Amino acid sequence: MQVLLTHNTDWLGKYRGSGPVVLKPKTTQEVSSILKYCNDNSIAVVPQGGNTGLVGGGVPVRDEIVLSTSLMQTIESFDPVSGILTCQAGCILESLDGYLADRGFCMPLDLGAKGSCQIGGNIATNAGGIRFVRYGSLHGTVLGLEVVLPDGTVVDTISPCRKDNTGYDIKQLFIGSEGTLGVVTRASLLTSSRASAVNVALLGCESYESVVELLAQARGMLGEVVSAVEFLDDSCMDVIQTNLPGGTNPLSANYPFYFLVETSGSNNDHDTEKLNKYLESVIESGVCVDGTVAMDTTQQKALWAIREEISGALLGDGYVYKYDISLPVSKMYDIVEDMRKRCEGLTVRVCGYGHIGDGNLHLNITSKEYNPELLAKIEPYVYEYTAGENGSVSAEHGLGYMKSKCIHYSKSPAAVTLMHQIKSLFDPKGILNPYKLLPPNSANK
Ligand code: FAD
Ligand code: 2HG
Ligand code: ZN
Repeated sequence: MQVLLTHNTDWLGKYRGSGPVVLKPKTTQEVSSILKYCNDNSIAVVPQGGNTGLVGGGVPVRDEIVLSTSLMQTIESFDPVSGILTCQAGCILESLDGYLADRGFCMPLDLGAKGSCQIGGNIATNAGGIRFVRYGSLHGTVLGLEVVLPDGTVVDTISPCRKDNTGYDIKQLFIGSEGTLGVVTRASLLTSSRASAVNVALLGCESYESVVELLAQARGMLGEVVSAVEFLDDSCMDVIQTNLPGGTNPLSANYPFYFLVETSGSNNDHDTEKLNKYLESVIESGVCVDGTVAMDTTQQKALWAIREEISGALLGDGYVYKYDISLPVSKMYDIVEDMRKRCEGLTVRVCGYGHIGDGNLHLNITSKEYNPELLAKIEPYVYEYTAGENGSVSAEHGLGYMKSKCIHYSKSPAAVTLMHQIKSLFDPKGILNPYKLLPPNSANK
């Protein structure tokens, strides 16, 4: 029963379905047989990877059965000349990166949930993460997919080649489709050479304007060696210090904002010289008021842990209202300050952090327990605000169940209609991950 409960409950503990069965196929053929049976018998199915999704997309809403890819963990091939890796969908992201590390390569994707999330789930959510600024989207690095359609048909676009312009690029439709069009069973990805020289610095600053200036100067002065640029505010540092045992701020004092910058390259002297010049410049101009540079990989991991453990630490406050939005970088923090005022007296904290190099804000609001009055202050205001800025109401986590009725804030009616038509074409009976991504209509009941 505990196993069933785990597969029915999402990472946040916010969504819980009552799926009576969890199936764990090992092969594409088994996935195909399961889907064909479910389609023939009109049984709804939720594809599930590592169940680390943050929008309730990977768990049942009602009594859908769970199709878990957790036993599909075979790495099939790796070509060290092209850097192309082919594997099953259930491979854990961190395991793939470990496999590649032994061969001098790395995954083009990294995120805090790497120890549990699976490459199939990453592809299904088009996950962004902390290396997006360097390697770009999975739309560029996924070279081919094998996908099983709801009727059991296997569509194989796996390729050992980088370039392929033969017809419509069908795999792209499945990247970010959140398990609503097909089940990803295998993938081929373009990996990158692993950097031999890595530097990580955490800087403290007094204002969000300084964070933006740190970013601009990092782009200008560090250029091609930048591999990550992230920011967090004082409330994030506080949640790390308050809710995590041993969570500390490595700087000499607390500051309103922090900027984390990483360089990755192949020549340590070159990269260190660049980083030092950058640090001298931002300290001299007063943009940065304090900072630390990691001296070894242990210290690098410790600095990264501050950023990556914010999501987990926030759960310690009680209930979390989580928003993942794209906004123009220069005004990205306005909504955090706005929310502090709007929600005054109702929250434990309102904090902002995220992938500043990609214009992706993670706005998180916490309260001791779920409070409908607080939710009404946040939604739909946060979505309307984002739409008003021509931003995206889901920058990287997807729409899932949480935002299945919010797509119109970021997509036109014509685009949503086309999406419904695509859904009907791939899944005419609507058995695959119902209630997710799209609002209900005749094609998605
Ligand atoms: P699941 O949670 O199991 O599923 C997610 C969605 O994909 C569901 O809709 C599911 O139906 C579908 N799905 C899963 N597997 C398949 C498959 N094989 N075929 C078809 N559909 C499938 N996201 C980011 O973008 N950037 C981040 O930096 C980031 N950091 C995170 C940090 C933490 C601590 C946590 C908990 C989550 C984070 N996430 C982040 C959110 C999440 O999207 C990613 O963790 C990950 O991409 C989800 O992979 P998963 O295997 O856990 O998928
Ligand atoms: C991150 O960047 C993840 O840490 C999670 O995307 C963000 O929990 C969040 O809000
Ligand atoms: Zn993120």
